[in-house]
Amino acid sequence: MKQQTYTTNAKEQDRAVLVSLYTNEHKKEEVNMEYSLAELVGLAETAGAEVLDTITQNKESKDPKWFIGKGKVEELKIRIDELGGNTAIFDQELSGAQVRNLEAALDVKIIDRTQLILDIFAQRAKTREGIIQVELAQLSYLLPRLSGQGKNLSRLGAGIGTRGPGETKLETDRRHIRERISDLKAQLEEVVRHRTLHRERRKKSGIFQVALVGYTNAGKSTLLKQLTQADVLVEDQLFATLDPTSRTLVLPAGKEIVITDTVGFIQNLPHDLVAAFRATLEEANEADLILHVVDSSSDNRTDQMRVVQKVLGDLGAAGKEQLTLFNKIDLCTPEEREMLTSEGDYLKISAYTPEDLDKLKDAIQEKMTGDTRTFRIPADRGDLAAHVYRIGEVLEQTFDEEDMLFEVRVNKIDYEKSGYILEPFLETNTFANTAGE
Ligand SMILES: Nc1nc2c(ncn2[C@@H]2O[C@H](COP(=O)(O)OP(=O)(O)OP(=O)(O)O)[C@@H](O)[C@H]2O)c(=O)[nH]1
Ligand SMILES: [Mg+2]
Repeated sequence: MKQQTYTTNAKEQDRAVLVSLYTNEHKKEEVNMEYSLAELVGLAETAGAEVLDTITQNKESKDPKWFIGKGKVEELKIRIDELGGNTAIFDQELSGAQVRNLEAALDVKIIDRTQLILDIFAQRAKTREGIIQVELAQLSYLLPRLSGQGKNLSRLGAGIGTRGPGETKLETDRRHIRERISDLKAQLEEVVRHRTLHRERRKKSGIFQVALVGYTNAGKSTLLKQLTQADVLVEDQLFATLDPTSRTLVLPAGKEIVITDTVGFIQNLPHDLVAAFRATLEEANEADLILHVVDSSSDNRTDQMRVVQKVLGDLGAAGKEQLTLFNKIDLCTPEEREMLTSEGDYLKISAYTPEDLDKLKDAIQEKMTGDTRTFRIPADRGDLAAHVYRIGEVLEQTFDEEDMLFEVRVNKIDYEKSGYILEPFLETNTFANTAGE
């Protein structure tokens, strides 16, 4: 069967007023609503809509019937009429009933954040896998919201006469969607099986695998392109990349690795989407090293990093070896650069600076082989010297007055197993967190 996706802006351009509701729940979770709304503007524009205005409301909790307050609905109606809008886009997810009520009251198309993201994905999906995943996510989103026509049908009365051979339109629709969903799931399983096989073959071949992961628009594809001359789409747009692309990269010492570009993350990533895109996101899970690409020039950098770690956690990839790449430092002031920091290892780079790319390659190499450390051990501590040989490969041994100096390529696992006995004797660690500055 032919794949299909549903885009919301078919012919007429959407002229939209954007609406955001700030509730106590958001306050409690310290959600940056202002930024979220700014991001919604970006999403709406990416989807091809013209943004006429944005409206916000502070309210204890959402209205079950209208989502925003009834008075706000009236205000919104006036604003839309004034500006000649034909669409209202909400920054949060709406229930089916809320969409219907708002549609009836405002007489414009109602779209929520999830739908908007799904729409962008539908426009972007190119490969079979991508298209299946988007359609699956769209239908999963649609199914519980289909009760729409149920309103009209309920006038016929429930129970007798509404079931059986005279199956209602709604029930037929639901059944069709359910069937389509299971069909898509079966197709996706097939794709996943292929992908897994392919990945396992790569794994068996012992090739080190690196995944570029990060918030949308951070520069993941740019890095892949700059590192490998891959012909991938780089755009100053949200969700430019949908399908993972893998390329071979040769490291300075001659070793080949595989590096994979992945779909970007975003806050409030629709759950249906994460579920549907699991196959694609698995790439991150299978990698030996995750390069977490961060847009250092974004004011919302810290929140974005948190979102990425959360999604990685949800995918079960939280414990993976990571290297944070503070990208786009060319757009930062020296003070801003100074402030960039993260818990684990990191580099500050610009994807367009060749020297930074060299540093990145060196860093990947370091991560592959373990980092090189120098230990200073007193000459009378033969027991410790023996330990040195247990935690990795000794590259060089020299003497410095009463001490022995060991340069060791440390194997992380062995080092941890040794209980950090050598930690007090550590002189230098070559994995400098300041590289790239
Ligand atoms: N100034 C500057 N711009 C950069 C840098 N890296 C990437 N960009 C720009 O940032 C924009 C987004 O880059 P992409 O590589 O498409 O970002 P992405 O992370 O792949 O984004 P999605 O695929 O949408 O998730 C493009 O306009 C790039 O040219 C950098 O180091 N400095
Ligand atoms: Mg990309």
